[in-house]
Parts: sequence; C-alpha cells; structure tokens
Amino acid sequence: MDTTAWIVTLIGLAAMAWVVWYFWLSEPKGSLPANQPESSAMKTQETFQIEGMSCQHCVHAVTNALKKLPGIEVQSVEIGRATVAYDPAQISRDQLKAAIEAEGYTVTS
Ligand SMILES: [Cu+2]
Repeated sequence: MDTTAWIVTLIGLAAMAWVVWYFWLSEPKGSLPANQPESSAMKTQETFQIEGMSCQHCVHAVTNALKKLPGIEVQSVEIGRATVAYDPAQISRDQLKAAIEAEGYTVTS
C-alpha cells in the first residue's frame, strides 16, 4: 500500500515535470511562425473601391477617418482604394463605409 502510493506520487510528479518542461520547450517554437500575434482578432479583411480620391490629401483624409475607428487596422490606402483588417465584433463594414463617405468620397464596392 505504501509502495503503491509512492509509485503513484512519483509518476504524478514526473508527469507534472514533463508537462512543465514540454511547455517551456515548445513555447519558443510556437511563437516563431506567429508573425502578427496582435492582429489575430482582426479577422476580416476588406478592400473598399473608392470614387472621388485624386491626390495624397485624399489618401490622408481616408486614412485618418479609418484610423479613428475602433477595432480596425488600416493596411493600405491609395488613390481609389483602401484595404483594412477589422474585428467584426467591434465594427461593421457599413460603419467603415460610412466613415469614408463622411469624408466626401463614394464607396463603390
Ligand atoms: Cu485629394
């Protein structure tokens, strides 16, 4: 009875030690391929085709309008187009479109 209890305890300790060792060892491996850990919540990527943009002023206006919104990562803005990643739990495509149109441009798709 005592011997069995010792064996069980030792196996339990060995198992716990192995789990700790395993996670310590695997942690750096697991973080290597994750290039964008912060943007994992930004699941939805959307490109808006925008009419009415003609110069860098327009690019800045659209960029700033989008950056003010919550749950959004502005990926690229150029004349006629804006690409963003956003968290649909925080903001909708319609709200993004409305923010661009509030600056005086037209979202065509
Ligand atoms: Cu302009």
